[in-house]
Amino acid sequence: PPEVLTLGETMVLLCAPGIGPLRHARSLDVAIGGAESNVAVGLTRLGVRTAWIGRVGDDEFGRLVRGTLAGEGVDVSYAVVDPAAPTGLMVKARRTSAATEVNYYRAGSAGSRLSPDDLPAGLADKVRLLHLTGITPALSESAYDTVEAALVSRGGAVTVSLDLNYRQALWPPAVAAPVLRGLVERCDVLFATEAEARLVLGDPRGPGASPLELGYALAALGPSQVVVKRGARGAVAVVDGVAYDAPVHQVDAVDPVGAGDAFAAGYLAELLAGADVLARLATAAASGAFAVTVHGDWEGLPRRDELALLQLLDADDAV
Ligand code: KDG
Repeated sequence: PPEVLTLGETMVLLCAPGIGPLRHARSLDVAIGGAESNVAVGLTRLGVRTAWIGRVGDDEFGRLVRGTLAGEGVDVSYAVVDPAAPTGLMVKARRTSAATEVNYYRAGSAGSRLSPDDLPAGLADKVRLLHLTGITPALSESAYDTVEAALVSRGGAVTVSLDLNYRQALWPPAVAAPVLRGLVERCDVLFATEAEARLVLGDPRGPGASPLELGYALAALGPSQVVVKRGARGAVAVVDGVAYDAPVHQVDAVDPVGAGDAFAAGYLAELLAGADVLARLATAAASGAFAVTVHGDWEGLPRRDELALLQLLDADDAV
């Protein structure tokens, strides 16, 4: 049985191999991406048994999504094939070497038709951890209901982690804020960027609030573990009222998309392994660093035996 259950939409990801306006690309690379399945792959590579639930179309792209995740060792046996809608698409282009642009073609997609019936009875209370994101409730009414149903059906011993993952292409801040806040109040482990923290908190502290202040304010809403992610500047955590700092790795970042998912996977894998907070943050930071060095949302995610490789690179830098 899986230790971790996650649910959401995974899309086919079309990516221009070069730099420049998309209309000049003569070919597109075909891959897949989805915040929750990215985390599932990250956890699997770190040795955690993980299942992903989502809908894909009865099409070649849907077969690509399921086949790729299965190939990575993620349990997709609960995933649903929906013959009534196509698999969603995401198109990624680099307008400059540093500016990644993402466009969705996912309105009405199979993934957005996720429904509470897709949750097998007696699954969400058998796992050790349920991982949710703020993307799923933005997809549709039924997808939102599915997140709610998962939260209701989880057993008392199941830890809930939430990555806020605010996507402005999916919903405006005023609509997202109360929904995300409602999820924050019911999760145990929360991942947020500083901007997402301000969105949920209504920014009462003004733009000058420190990441740690934001972390404490989020923790006051309920979660016993809050991580505020700061991209290349690292992360801070508030766990059971105590503040921690994550290490920062210097790497050549080529694609920031998926860094947050990698970070969450690293943190959660160590949490499940019983590691202390600093070890959770260390693996989270390393995992994020690995992810940004590779094009693609999840392909660069590290296996456990690769984590030391990064430390070695850091040491080389220091010499
Ligand atoms: O976190 C990365 C994800 O955002 C990406 O893989 C696609 O799930 C995705 C989304 O909805 O943006």
